[in-house]
Amino acid sequence: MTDVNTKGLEPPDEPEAPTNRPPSMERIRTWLSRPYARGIVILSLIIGVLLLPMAWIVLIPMNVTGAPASEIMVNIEQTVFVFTLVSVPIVSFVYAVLVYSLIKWRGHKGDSIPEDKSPAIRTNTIGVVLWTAVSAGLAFFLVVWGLIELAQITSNSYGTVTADQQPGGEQSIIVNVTGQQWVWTFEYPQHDGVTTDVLYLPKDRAVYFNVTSKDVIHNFWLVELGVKIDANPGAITQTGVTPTKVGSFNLRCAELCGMHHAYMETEVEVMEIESFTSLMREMGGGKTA
Ligand SMILES: [Cu+2]
Repeated sequence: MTDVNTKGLEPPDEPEAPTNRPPSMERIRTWLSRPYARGIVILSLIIGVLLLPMAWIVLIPMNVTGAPASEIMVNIEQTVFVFTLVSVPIVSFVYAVLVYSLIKWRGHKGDSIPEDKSPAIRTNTIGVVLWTAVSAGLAFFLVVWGLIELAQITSNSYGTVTADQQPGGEQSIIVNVTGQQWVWTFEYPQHDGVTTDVLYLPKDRAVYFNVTSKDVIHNFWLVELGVKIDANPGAITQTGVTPTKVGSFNLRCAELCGMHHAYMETEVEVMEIESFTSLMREMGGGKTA
């Protein structure tokens, strides 16, 4: 073998034979005693502590218009919180390497390209195993958490309600939602087809939405209730929610749908079932189902 053939292929330092290797803990200690390693670990911890509050801060914009008004929204906020928390150690480490490199390994005018003298990371078994295990563990956790939350959100939309609250059940509420440039209208088929331009919903009842559009694609987004689904012309999309809080909430169009898209929003009024039924009656809709 000549020098030319092996250049760049062989690691600069041959790994030592396993028998000569000091025990793992010793090697970690030796590694940590290097100034750059210590610097990066300390920086990671500092940045981590500074970033930790992000898990709470990230929820603030989600709560600008009010706290969650359904179990679905509670699940969504939990997921955002946990995902932010889990990403903190990774983000901290990446930023620590970046900041350390910028400060300590800054180039100066007239410097030539440094020779690569340090051993390649692929020869450092502990480093490779740790990095792979930690990132695989975190990714696996996120997948499992995501799947569990997704199942819970789906069941909160439809499944956990009692039989008479299932779609078509006596206790369930059906609302036919129609989007058009640039308003929403709501029809209550169980109440003689009463039609409104404010979305009235009863608290603690499963509500099912049949969503469609008269013109272009819109998106039916109940902000505090955590419901979001496309409104497509010529098709009906279905979703559901059980509101858990009485109050006034927001419905916004979440799909760019033309000039006045930004103004395509309306009120959602969640009220006790008695008030809901009497309101429907006032508007001319006797309960037919
Ligand atoms: Cu729209």
